[in-house]
Amino acid sequence: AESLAPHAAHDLAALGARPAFDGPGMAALIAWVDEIATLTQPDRIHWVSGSEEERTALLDGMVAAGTLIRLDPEKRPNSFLARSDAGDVARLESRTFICSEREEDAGPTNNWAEPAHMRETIQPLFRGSMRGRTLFVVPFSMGKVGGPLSKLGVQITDSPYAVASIQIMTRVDEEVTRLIAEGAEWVRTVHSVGAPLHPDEADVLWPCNDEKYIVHFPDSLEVWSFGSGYGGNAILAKKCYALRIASVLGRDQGWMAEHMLLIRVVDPQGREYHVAAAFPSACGKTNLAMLRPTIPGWSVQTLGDDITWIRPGEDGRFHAINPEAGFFGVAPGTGVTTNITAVETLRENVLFTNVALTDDGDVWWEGLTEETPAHLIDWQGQDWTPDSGRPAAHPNSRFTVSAAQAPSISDDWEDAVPLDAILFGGRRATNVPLVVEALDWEHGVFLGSTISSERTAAAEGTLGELRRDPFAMMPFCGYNMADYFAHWLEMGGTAAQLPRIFQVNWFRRGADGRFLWPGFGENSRVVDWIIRRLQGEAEAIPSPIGLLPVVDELNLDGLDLPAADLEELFEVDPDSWLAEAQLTEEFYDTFGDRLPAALRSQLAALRGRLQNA
Ligand code: GTP
Ligand code: SPV
Ligand code: MN
Repeated sequence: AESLAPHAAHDLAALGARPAFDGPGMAALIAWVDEIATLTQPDRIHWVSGSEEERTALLDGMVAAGTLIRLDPEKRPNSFLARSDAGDVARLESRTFICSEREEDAGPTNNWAEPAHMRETIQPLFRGSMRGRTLFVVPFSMGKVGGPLSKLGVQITDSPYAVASIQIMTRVDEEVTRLIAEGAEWVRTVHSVGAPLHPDEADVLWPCNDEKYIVHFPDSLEVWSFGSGYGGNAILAKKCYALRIASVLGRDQGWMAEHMLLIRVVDPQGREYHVAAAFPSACGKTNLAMLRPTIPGWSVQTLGDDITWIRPGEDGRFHAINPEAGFFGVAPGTGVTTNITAVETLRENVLFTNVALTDDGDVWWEGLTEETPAHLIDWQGQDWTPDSGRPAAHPNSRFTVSAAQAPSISDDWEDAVPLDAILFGGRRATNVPLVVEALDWEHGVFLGSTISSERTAAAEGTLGELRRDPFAMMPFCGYNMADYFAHWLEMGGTAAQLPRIFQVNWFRRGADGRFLWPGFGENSRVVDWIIRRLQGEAEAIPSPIGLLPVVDELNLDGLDLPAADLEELFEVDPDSWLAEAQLTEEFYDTFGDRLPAALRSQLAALRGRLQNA
C-alpha cells in the first residue's frame, strides 16, 4: 500500500486542470477562484471534472493518507470508512448564521450578524487557511444538469472527503462549468476545514478547527463555512444551498425549498400518487422514503429522502423534484427488520462516517443486526466489546450513497412529479395522534407551523428535549420564519389543485415508555388511509385538531396491535392540547406583528374547538 501513495498523489495532481470553456461567465468564475485562492493560499488548485479516473485517484489518495479505511472489497466493494474528530460530529446550529442585510429578515429563529461585520470576522480565519492543502473547485448541479427546476453552484473546499461526498450527493460534472461559462446563474460556496499545514507538518486524520462558522449571505447568494468537515457543515450544496439559500430564492421567485422526502405510492389498482413529507432531522424521512409496505398490493418508489423543491405548474398543480443525487442517511437503527431497502442500497460504493469497523473489515452500527459482534473498533478507533458501556457507532454516524443505487428508486426519479399530499411529522411521545388530516390548506399551514419534536443526535443539544421545528425547517429556513409561513399561505393561492395536508406521528409512547406504533414498514397502513382519503374512499371524523380516521377504516389486518394501544394512538386530550396551544401562542409571540393573522385565527379556532370538546 505504501508504494501506492506517491503514485495516487501523482495521478490526482496530473488531473485537475482548469477546463477551457469560453463564454461570458467563465471570467467571473476564474476571478472568483483566484480571489479565494489569494485569500486562502493553497499549495495547489484542482478543478474537479467528476471523472471516474479522478474519483478513484481521490479515494486512493485518502486511503494512502489514512483519512479513509478501505473496507474488505469482498464484503463491501468500493466502500470506505471515515472517522471524524470527536468534536466534529453533527451540524452546529449555534455556529450557523443568516447574514441578511436587515436583522428582521433573518428573523428570531436564526443567528444573525451584519454582513459586512461577518465578512470582517471570517476573512482573517480564511486568510492562509488552505496552506499546505489543495483547493478543489467543485461544480455541481442540484437537480439533473440543465433540468427545468435545477440550479447550479460551485463549492471551493480544501477537504478531499467533502469532494468525495459532494460527488455522491450532487451531480458533479464539467457540463456545469460549461453552463456557467455560457452565463447560467450559480451560487458561490466556500469551505475550509481551517487547518493549514506548515511545511513538513504531518496532517491529522480529520483536520478541523475548534472555531466554526457556517455563514449564509442570502442577498449575494453565498455560503462560507469554516472549521468543520462534517455533513451539512461541509457539503454546502445540501442544507446551506438547497434549503437555506434556496428557500430565499423560493420566497422571491414563487416556489418552495423544503426539508422533505419524496415518494411515489402505487395502490393495488396501479394508480400513482406523489407524497412529500417534512420530518425534522433523524425523525424518519430516509426510512419513509424507502418504505417497503407490509400490506399487500401497495408499493412505494423512492424519489428523494431529504430535500424537495416544489413549483406551481401550468396545469394548476404543484410539481416537485429531489435536487440531490444521493442519500446522507443516519446509520444507527438502519437494519434488516427496519429498513431492508437501505441495507440493500449499502452493498457497495458507500462512504461511511463514524460507524464501527468489524474485525473482518466490514462496518457495523447499533440496529444493523440483531446480534452484536463480540469485538469491534468503535467510531473513535478504540477497541469495543458489548460491555464497553458506550455505543460502537456514533448516534449521528451516516452513510453517503448514490440515490440511483437504491433498489426502490423510481426509473424517472430525476424528473418532476405532481404532488398529491404533504405530510408533517415529528417525534412526539404524547398528544399528537398517529395521523390527522388538515381541514384545508390554511389549517395545514397552521399544522406545519406548530410542529415540535424531541431533540435528536443530528445536531448539538440535549437529547429528548421538546423543541419547536415548524415545517422541520427551523434550522434550515434562510429568512424570517414568519415570512416563510406567509409564503406558504400565499402559495395556497397559486394552484387550482393543491396537495392535501396531513400530520403523522410514528413516535407516540405508552405510559410504560414503549412506542405504541410498530412504525417502519407498518407505516404503509397510514399511507394507505391517506391515499384512500385522496380518492374519496376512506371516512374521517372531525376532532378539535383535525380529521381522524374512522378507526375501522385503518387497515390493521395481520397486525397484532392491542385495542388499548390503538385507542391511545388516536387520543386527543383537550387539556394537554390547550396547554400545547398556550406554548404555540408563546412561540407565535416571538414573531410579533410579522406573524400572519391567519395563523392567529387558526390558533383561536383550535382553542374554541378544544373548549367545546
Ligand atoms: P436526517 O437524515 O437527519 O434528516 O433524518 P431522517 O429524517 O432521514 O431520519 P431517519 O429515517 O434516518 O430515521 C432516524 C431514526 O429514526 C433512525 O434511528 C430510525 O431507525 C428511526 N425511525 C425511522 N422511522 C421510524 C418509525 O417509523 N418508528 C420508529 N420507532 N423509529 C423510526
Ligand atoms: C440533518 O441533520 O437533517 C441531516 C444531516 O440530514 S446534515 O446534512 O448534516 O444536515
Ligand atoms: Mn435522512
